[in-house]
Amino acid sequence: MSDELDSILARPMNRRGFVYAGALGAFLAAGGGRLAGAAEAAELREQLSGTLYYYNWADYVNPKTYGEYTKKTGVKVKKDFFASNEVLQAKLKAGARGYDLACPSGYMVTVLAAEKLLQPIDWSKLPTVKKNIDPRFRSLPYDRQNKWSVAKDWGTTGFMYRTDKIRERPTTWREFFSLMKKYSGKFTLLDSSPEVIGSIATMMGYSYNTESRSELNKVRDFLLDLKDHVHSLDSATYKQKIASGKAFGGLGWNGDGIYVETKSKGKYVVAKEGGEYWVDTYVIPKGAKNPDAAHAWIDFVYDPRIAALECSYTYYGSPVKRRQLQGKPAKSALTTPAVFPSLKLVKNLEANKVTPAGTRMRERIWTEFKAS
Ligand code: N2P
Repeated sequence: MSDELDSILARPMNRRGFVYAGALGAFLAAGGGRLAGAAEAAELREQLSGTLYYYNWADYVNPKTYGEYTKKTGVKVKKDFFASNEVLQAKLKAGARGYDLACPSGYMVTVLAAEKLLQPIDWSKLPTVKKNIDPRFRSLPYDRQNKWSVAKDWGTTGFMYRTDKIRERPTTWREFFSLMKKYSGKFTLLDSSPEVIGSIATMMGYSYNTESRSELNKVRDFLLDLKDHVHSLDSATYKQKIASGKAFGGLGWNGDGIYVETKSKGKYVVAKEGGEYWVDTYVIPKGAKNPDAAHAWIDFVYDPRIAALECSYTYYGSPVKRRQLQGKPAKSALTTPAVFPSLKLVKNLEANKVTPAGTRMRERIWTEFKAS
């Protein structure tokens, strides 16, 4: 299983720079996985203070987790949100300093590390992670040495719709996008170029990661033609819009789709043509003033009780070992296939592997689309 998921994330080209040793594996083999004792935990609390500046996707943390973390560590959390990996990248690149923790997707870890915008992870501060992480989520192709990132959540990009608002039961991107036109003004798109462009490319039979100019031109034309029909470009509050009936559906992530299924009559779909499989991560941006608090957060959420709290709220797959989570997430999160998609389903998907040049092409199309 591990190898197969691994190959979905692996970049076919430009593997230069990846080292396959797996620093965490070596660390564990050397007996580094020992638990912090009570004395160590107390010492940790003493070392921690101040505020954790956390830069994240919207609504990607159970509100209860913040309080529990502050209670345990004494560290307050200040939150800021981004709509896409590219916005996060632009912000850090423009010199934003002072974020202690951020959550890019895997492909963006490689980019941010190459741009020297990250601080290395100090695994000696992550005893709970070392104990509980499912080995499938370490040494992944975007960060083979586990130097820059720790897995946060994983999932899929597909679409969702209200089964009580439309009669159709779409299963493909082709059907989804034609419904956007039929129910003009009733479907949302993520405010994020890779997911929207990649999904249209997938519908057209191209790779999610295509960098072919002629293929991307066709995607662009299709996208521009959709413009007048879009309810809104929204990565942050679209699930609420759909669950409340303001919109009938949207392109989005599985966790948000399951939210819509849970709060209303809705359905989340991984399109038949394919789509995106992603792993999001924790990273510590360069210039972080409180990296200790960031490490403490990461270690804290790898406690199976907290991981379960997260999973039952965000409806995303957790990188904590499944047997540690067993029985803990509320109700059906563990057995809902859309929360922990099967390997069979994931194998039909692609991870984002666009190069910086591919990102520039996508961002140009996106800017034109937004301005049109
Ligand atoms: C949660 C965002 C999930 C990010 N609102 C998908 N990569």
